[in-house]
Amino acid sequence: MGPLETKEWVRELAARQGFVAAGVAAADCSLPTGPLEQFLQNGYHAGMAYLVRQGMGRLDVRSVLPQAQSVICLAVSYAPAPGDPANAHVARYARGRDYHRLLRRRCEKIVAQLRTHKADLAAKICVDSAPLSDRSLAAAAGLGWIGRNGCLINPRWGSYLLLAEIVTDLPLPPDSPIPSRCGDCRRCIQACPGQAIVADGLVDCRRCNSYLTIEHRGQIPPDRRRQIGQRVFGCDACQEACPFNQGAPAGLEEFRRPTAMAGMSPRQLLRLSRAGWEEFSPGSPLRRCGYDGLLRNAAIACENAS
Ligand code: B12
Repeated sequence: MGPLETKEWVRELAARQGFVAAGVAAADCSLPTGPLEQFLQNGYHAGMAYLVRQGMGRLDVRSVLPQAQSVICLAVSYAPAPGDPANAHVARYARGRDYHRLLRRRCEKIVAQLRTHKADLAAKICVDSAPLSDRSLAAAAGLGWIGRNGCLINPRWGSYLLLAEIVTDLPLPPDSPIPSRCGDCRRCIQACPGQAIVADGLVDCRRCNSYLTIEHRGQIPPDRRRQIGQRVFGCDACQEACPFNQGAPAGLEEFRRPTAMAGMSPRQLLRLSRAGWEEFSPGSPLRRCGYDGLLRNAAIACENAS
C-alpha cells in the first residue's frame, strides 16, 4: 500500500471509530510560536504552571516520539441535538462521559489496524495527555481553523469538538491548513462573560470561567464570582455565540447523555456529601475540579441566583 492509499485507509478507519474529521500534519511542520509565546509571557496561563514548565516544547512533535514522521489528527463531536437535556450549568463537553479514555480506546483500535499492515509501527496516542498543542496540530492538518475564540472550528461541524493525535513513524502525505472564516465576526468576544478573549485566538485564563471553575485551585477572586453566573463546571459562552455551531450535526451520544452528576442542579450539588461525590463522579470529567472545587463553584452559583 502506498502512502496515499494508507492515508485514505486511515480516514476510513477514523470514520468507523466515530471521528468526524481526520487529517495529517507532518511531524516537522512549523507550528506558529507567537500565540503560545504571548500567552506565557503575559501570564495568561494563570495558575497552570505545567504550561510554563512544558514551554515551547508543546510545539515540538518529536519531543514525544523522536522518529515521528507524521501526526494523524482526529476530532469527535459533542454537539448537542434538539431536545437534549439542558443542564446549562455544566459545559457541554463535560455533561456525559469523560472523553480521555473514550478517545484513547478508539485511537488504539486504529493503531491495531495499522499494525496489521506494518507490524513494527511506532505510534504514540495523545489525548490531552502528551505535552503537545492539540489545536495547532489539528489546524496544521486541515481539520479547521483557529477561531477568534481560540477554538478549532470546522466549517461543517463547528467547534464542539474534542481532539486527539496519533503520532507515528508512517510517512503519510500532509494535508493543508484551511483559511479562517471568522471574518469580522466578534460575537464570541462580545459573549464572553469575563472579557477573557484579549486578542484573536488568545484567552487570558485569569478572566475565563472555564479556567476559574475547572483549573483554578483555592478561592475564586471575589471580583470574578459574578461573571460565573449559574455555571458550576466550564463555560461555553464563546462557543454558543459562534455561528458555526448553529445547526451543526449532532455529536456522539456518549457525550450528550448526562451523567447523574451533570444532572444535578447547583443547589443539589451544594448538598452533595463526599460519599456522594465518590459514588457519582467516577467516569465524569467533573472529577477534574475535585470535590472542594465543585462545592466552591456550586456555592458561587447559588449565591449568584439569590
Ligand atoms: C490549557 C487548556 C485550557 C485552558 C486555556 C485555553 C486556551 N484558550 O488556551 C482553559 C482551562 C481556559 C481551557 C478552556 C477550554 N478548553 Co481547553 N485545553 C487546554 C489544553 C490542555 C492546552 C491549551 C494550551 O496550551 N493553551 C495555550 C495556547 C496559546 O495554546 P494552543 O491553544 O495550543 O494555541 C495554539 C493555536 O492557537 C495555534 N494557532 C493559532 N493560529 C494558528 C493558525 C494555524 C494555521 C496553526 C497551524 C496554528 C495556529 O497557536 C497556538 C500555539 O502557539 C488543551 C489540550 C492540549 N493538549 O492542547 C485543551 C483544549 C484546547 N481544550 C479544549 C476544550 C474543549 C476547552 C473548552 C471548550 C472547555 C469548556 N467548555 O469549558 C474551553 C474553551 C475556552 C477557549 N475559548 O479556549 C479542547 C479544544 C477543542 C477545540 N475545538 O478547539 C482541547 C484541544 C482539549 C482536547 N483534546 O480536545 N482549556
